[in-house]
Amino acid sequence: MEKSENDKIKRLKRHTVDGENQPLTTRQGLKVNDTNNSLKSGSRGASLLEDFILREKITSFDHERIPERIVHARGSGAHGYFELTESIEQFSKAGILTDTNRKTPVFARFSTVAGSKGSTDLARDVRGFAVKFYTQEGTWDLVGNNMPIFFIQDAMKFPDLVHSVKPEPNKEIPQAASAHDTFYDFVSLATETLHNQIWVMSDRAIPRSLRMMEGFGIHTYRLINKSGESHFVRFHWKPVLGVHSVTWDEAVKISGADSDFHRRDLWDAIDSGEFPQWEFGVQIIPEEDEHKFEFDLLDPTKLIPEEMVPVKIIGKMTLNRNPENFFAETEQVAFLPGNIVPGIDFSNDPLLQGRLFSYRDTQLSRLGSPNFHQIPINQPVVDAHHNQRDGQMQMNIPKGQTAYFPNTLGGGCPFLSKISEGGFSSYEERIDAKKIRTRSKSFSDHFSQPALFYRSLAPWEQKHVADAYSFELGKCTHTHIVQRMLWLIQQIDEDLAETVSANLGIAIPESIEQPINQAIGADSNVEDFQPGPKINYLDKSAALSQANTKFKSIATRQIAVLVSDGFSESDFSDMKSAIQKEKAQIKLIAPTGGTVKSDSNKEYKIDASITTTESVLYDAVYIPGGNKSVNELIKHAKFIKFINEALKHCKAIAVDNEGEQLLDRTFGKDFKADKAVLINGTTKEFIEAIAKHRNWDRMDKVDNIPV
Ligand code: HDE
Repeated sequence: MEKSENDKIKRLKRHTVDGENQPLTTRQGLKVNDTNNSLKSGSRGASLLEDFILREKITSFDHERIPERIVHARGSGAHGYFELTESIEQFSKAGILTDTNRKTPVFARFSTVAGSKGSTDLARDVRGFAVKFYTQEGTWDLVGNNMPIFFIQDAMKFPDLVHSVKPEPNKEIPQAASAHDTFYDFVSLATETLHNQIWVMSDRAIPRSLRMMEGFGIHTYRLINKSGESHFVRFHWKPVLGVHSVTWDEAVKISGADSDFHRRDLWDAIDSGEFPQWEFGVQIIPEEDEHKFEFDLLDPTKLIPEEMVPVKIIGKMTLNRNPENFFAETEQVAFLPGNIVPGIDFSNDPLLQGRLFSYRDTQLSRLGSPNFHQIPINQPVVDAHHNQRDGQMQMNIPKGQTAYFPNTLGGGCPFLSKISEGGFSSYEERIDAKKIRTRSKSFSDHFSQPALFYRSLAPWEQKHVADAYSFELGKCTHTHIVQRMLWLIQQIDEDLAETVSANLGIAIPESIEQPINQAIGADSNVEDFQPGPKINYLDKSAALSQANTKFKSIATRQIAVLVSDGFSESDFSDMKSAIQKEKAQIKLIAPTGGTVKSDSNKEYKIDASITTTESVLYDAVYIPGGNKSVNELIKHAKFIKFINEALKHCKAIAVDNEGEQLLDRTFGKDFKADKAVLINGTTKEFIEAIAKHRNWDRMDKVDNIPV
């Protein structure tokens, strides 16, 4: 797509300021002659209040920060476009869901939830997956996560959830981590959280890349067609590169080696023309099937297994442009689940209903004014005309005498639109109910879906879940909280609970004090609100396991090539061309920075010296032959560690000719029969091993590698 064809880019350009070849000025446009020295009474005297240039510069600086988002503070964003591949006209009248000729501009922002703006990308956490569609009928925001369910069922509990996971208020510890007492105190008392909680214990919470995770709208929404008929819908994003994660050991180390790992990866991929893509899918449920499921469609802690309602792929999103300016775009973008367009509507999911209020409200404190829609990144691509007026930072100059409706003085403008002309009207849902503050009993199954999720995982994924629980609960200092958690995990899966209990050295209690579920009101009958028994309405759901994702491509993967002077040109050039053909990236790592020469005296620029990089930042390792090179590499303990770590993290390793001597100095010597450790193998075999992401068959054997 030509950039100039993109409506949003055209509009953003109007606001883009470029200082290239321009004189430095004050905010008033006054050319500046000296921005290094303040005005003083003598070269060693006090500064003068008169110095308006100093005052302007410092005052601007003093006010550079705005409040960070209370949740999802750390995020990365990118521009792109959405294309519809199949119209769902029979279900929705939304232009974006019916017009296959459109390319709708989007801005997507991915985020961690709990950490502050400067926290590590690799925290064990849910990831936000928010997409702003700048449609011809107004802006639609689909503000979702990378997991298909949420922790709680009612908006009323959101502040409690967030307060429990955020750093503890007395000591402001820990940063960007759920592994602490207050979180598990809350989780163990509000058992509706257990489903999302077990997802957070899985590899989904430590993605390899933002480009390799799924996205979910989570809530049930409605689609409304031209005849005004409604269907329930859940929205899905499926990454073209498949769903892949790192191990916890890598996550911990990446946090130290490059805490911007995900942000950098997204930026670099787009910058190098490897545009991230996701397929867009819908699960559509007819109104008459609303009560056909063993769970309530309005309960956001439940997913709809794809075996019960398949995901129909109807479109694709491509992110093809990095922001010009992080603050102006990624930081100031304001997502509002309440931004919808005709053809899409809300359900009564009580979590969604609360969100409709919260996001607008939070922008007022974050961005400071109801005019936040006028910030370029938040402007729709269609013109907005309304009677909302004034407020801080009004950027427009609304013409005319009237700012009310109806009017005659303004010719009745801006005027109303009929529904047939695109005017929005809410779905006319029939309601006959008591006003009541309660939780629907149909929301009380808290164990069946965590159990379905756990059953659906591959053995290596299940082990990671057990390890994660053991780590997180091991960080809790109150035994009663850990015991309560162990008892609850036992309700999900007995073997899992036993493994975690053994790792912690804390026994699973026979019973725990009632009530288990305290997420109810003081006058509610406690017994009525206990979680129902675990039921098995589906043994396994294939879509829940990463073992069933795509393993075809190695595009954008980072392949570390360990070299020193004298490495084999022929080994290297064969591998390089094979890897680059598959659109993966070769990164040369040598004992020092600068350049390195092959055995045919060809000079190459080094991407990183071994002292500045770490094994965990790469997807696979290759060691070409060449006596001189290998003999040098062997002298450096960090190369040995580098390979041992790649081995431990179940990555593909290939060595050619003398490269084997380096492998022999590592634990790799015991893994020569491993299908992803290739000695003088073919480039094809290596590429296939990388595409598999990891060789998990190795997992148990590498546990004892001490790195
Ligand atoms: Fe959010 N959430 N949330 N949330 N959320 C915010 O809005 C809130 C929930 C999600 O990249 C805040 O602009 C409430 C579910 C994402 O800018 C805030 C409730 C889901 C982002 C807020 C929820 C999300 C946010 C903080 C329970 C997945 C980042 C700053 C009723 C479907 C968007 C802001 C971005 C951000 C409130 C629950 C996803 C405070 C009250 C469920 C991806 O308004």
